Amino acid sequence: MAAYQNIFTQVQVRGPVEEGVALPHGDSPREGKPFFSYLAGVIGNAQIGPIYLGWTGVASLLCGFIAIEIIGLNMWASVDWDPIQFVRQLPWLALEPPRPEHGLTIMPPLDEGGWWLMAGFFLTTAILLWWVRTYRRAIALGLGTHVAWAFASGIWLYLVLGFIRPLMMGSWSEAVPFGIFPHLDWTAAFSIRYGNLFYNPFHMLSIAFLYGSALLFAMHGATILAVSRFGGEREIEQITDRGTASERAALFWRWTMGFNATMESIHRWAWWFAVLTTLTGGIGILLTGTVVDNWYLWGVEHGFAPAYPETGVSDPALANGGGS
Ligand code: 07D
Ligand code: 07D
Repeated sequence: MAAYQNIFTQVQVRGPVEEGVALPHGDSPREGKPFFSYLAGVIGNAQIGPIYLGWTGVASLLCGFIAIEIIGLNMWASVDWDPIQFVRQLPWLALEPPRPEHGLTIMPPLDEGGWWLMAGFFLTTAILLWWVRTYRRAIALGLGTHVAWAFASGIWLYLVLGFIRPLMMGSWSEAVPFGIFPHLDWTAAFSIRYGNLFYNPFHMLSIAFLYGSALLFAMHGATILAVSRFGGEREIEQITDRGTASERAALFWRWTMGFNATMESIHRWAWWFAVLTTLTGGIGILLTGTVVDNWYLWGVEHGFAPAYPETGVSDPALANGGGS
């Protein structure tokens, strides 16, 4: 049955246009005339729209647009409004946060971080409004709010990086710049400044959950595809029935590893691994510079980083090549 060995979607779901369930009283109507797209059908459902915008959706898109506009125009100004250079240098252009001398000033001069603060404000408002949207749409559909709380975990790391930790350190200059490579330079510099983030146990946890998320997703995706010849992706009666796709999927793991997840628990595993990546990550960043100034020295102190006495370097931070 070669068709079932294919990892690409074989069947396009294409019924009559589905308008969706009725919305609760007081909600705005959904927007847009639904249509079908072959390409969308290759990776998911072929029907596009209608979409629910509502006031949080509109306000979020508006704030996101303003943020991107501020960031983009500042980047363009930094290449003297040359459109060619803007496109060529885009990955390296930046909108930097205020310099340290401005501390936590709310309104530094616009070209000395003022624009960064404004862009940050609008981007954060856009993200928080999008969060409200995921929460409210889940409630409107009678769902649990798991997606919203998972998203909140990502927002936690974002807020720690750009808002909560800079507040605790007393300076916006601690925050991340806007820009594709500049934010990577910031990430590398942050690790060096605080004595190598690899020795931060919360960075370790975050990496374990990140790698674990990839592994779990691969295992789960592969398992469900492997039982799709028994209707495994249909997820209705096979959840309880014997001899079904679900039972075979479980048995495969019991026979290969001695233990198997259940149809419910695998999704809880996935949710927790993903959520814990940014939850532990945010804790790790929040502790950096506030509680621990040098993770390598902290590692030496706690017996899991070597002090390298044989190098003759008395300061282990130097042996490690950086940090204060
Ligand atoms: C695939 C879902 C779709 C989302 C996408 C991202 C923008 C930004 C804005 C030019 C998986 C859309 C991107 C809207 C454009 C301007 C101003 C999600 C998927 C496709 N990073 N990071 C990237 C962000 C941080 C790090 C890429 C955002 C921290 C490293 C992209 C944030 C640190 C690497 C990006 C953020 C960090 C990246 C691809 C916010 C530590 C890479 C992202 C809001 C966590 C990779 C050139 C992706 C890369 C990369 C966006 C924060 C480290 C531009 C929006 C400060 C080491 N980051 N990042 O696919 O190729 O995510 O960089 O916090 O190697 Mg980053
Ligand atoms: C950024 C959550 C916020 C994003 C939100 C999305 C939009 C766009 C628009 C779609 C990603 C908003 C979206 C605005 C929407 C459209 C159009 C999640 C984010 C809300 N590290 N490291 C991590 C590894 C090193 C460093 C985490 C590996 C070095 C710093 C992760 C390695 C140095 C920070 C991780 C490695 C260093 C991290 C991020 C290896 C650099 C962080 C998890 C193999 C030289 C962050 C505690 C995540 C963190 C982080 C992995 C190496 C620095 C597990 C595998 C030693 C400063 N690193 N890292 O999900 O939490 O991010 O640390 O070397 O801040 Mg690291």
